[in-house]
This record gives sequence, structure tokens and C-alpha cells, in this order.
Amino acid sequence: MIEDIDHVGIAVGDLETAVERYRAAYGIEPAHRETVEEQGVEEVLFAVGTSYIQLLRPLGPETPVGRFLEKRGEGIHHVAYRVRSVREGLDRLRAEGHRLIDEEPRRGSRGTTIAFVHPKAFDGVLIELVEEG
Ligand code: CMX
Ligand code: CO
Repeated sequence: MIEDIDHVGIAVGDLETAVERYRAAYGIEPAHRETVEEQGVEEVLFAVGTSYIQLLRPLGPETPVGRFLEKRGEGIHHVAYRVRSVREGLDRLRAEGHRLIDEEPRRGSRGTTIAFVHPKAFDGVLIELVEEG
């Protein structure tokens, strides 16, 4: 069901500094910037091969990334797998007995459809399913 790594989400305290660091160090330019209120983040995407690096800034302390920064500090927040259908992916994981965060597909950035799977289900890694469009 996994077609590709869509992105790796990285929680940062200072988004502009992190973006500049990536630009200067790796010689890459941001491909997309978006605020996703429903997820409580502002994100910047760098395209790398068929995937993205997603730098995440929390919109406030009481958001998933805000709580993560408070408890764990900066670092990898989640891994996103690209799938053909998020709905089919959720159905499959639910049928296999895995703990989901989102029971229904939601709207992500870039017009994608997304859903999150609980980190307790997969070895302490928060997983996001991403479907283009
Ligand atoms: N990766 C791995 N483990 C994580 C985690 C993460 N990103 N965030 C929390 N956890 C762990 C905690 O360490 C904790 O473990 P213990 O019970 O062993 O201490 C447990 O999960 C519960 O953590 P918490 O801080 O009490 O829980 P939260 O209220 O922060 O909820 C989670 C955690 C994963 C359910 C919540 O962050 C969530 O719903 N995430 C999905 C949405 C999201 O992350 N949006 C931002 C990204 C948007 C995007 O990519 O577009
Ligand atoms: Co993401």
C-alpha cells in the first residue's frame, strides 16, 4: 500500500532560521509554504527527489507540534507515507487492529488528503498517510 515516502516532518522552534539553514547548507529552495490551521502548523516543504522535507512550526503551545517541542524538543516529528487511497489505507489498518488517530481522511497541505496513525501502533513513530489531490 505504501508507494513512496511523501515527506519527513521535522519540528523546529524557529522556522525562518531553519529554512535559511537548509537553503544555505544543501543549496535547495523552498517549494511550498502553507499554514494549516486544522493541524496547528505553518510548514515549509523542500522537494528532494520524489519526496519532501517538511519543516514545521507550531501555531501555538496547545497544538500537536507545540506539545512535541515542549516535551521532546526539536527533531523528527513524523514520517509520511504516500498511498493511492487514504481511505483504503485507514480501512486496512483498522481491520488489522492498528490504533488510528484519524478515523476519516482529512485535508492536508498542497491540496492533499491525509490521516494520522498513532505512534504507539508503529514502534513510537507517528505516521501520516498522504494521497495526492
Ligand atoms: N512521535 C512519536 N511519539 C509521539 C509523538 C510523535 N510525534 N507525539 C507524541 N508522542 C508520544 C508521547 O511521547 C507520549 O508517549 P508516552 O505516553 O510514552 O509518554 C504519547 O505519544 C502521548 O503523547 P502526548 O504528548 O500526551 O499526546 P498529544 O496530546 O501531544 O498527542 C498525538 C499525540 C500523536 C496523538 C498528536 O500529536 C496527534 O494527534 N498528532 C496528529 C496530528 C499532527 O501531528 N499534526 C501536525 C503535523 C501536521 C502535518 O504534517 O501536516
Ligand atoms: Co506531515
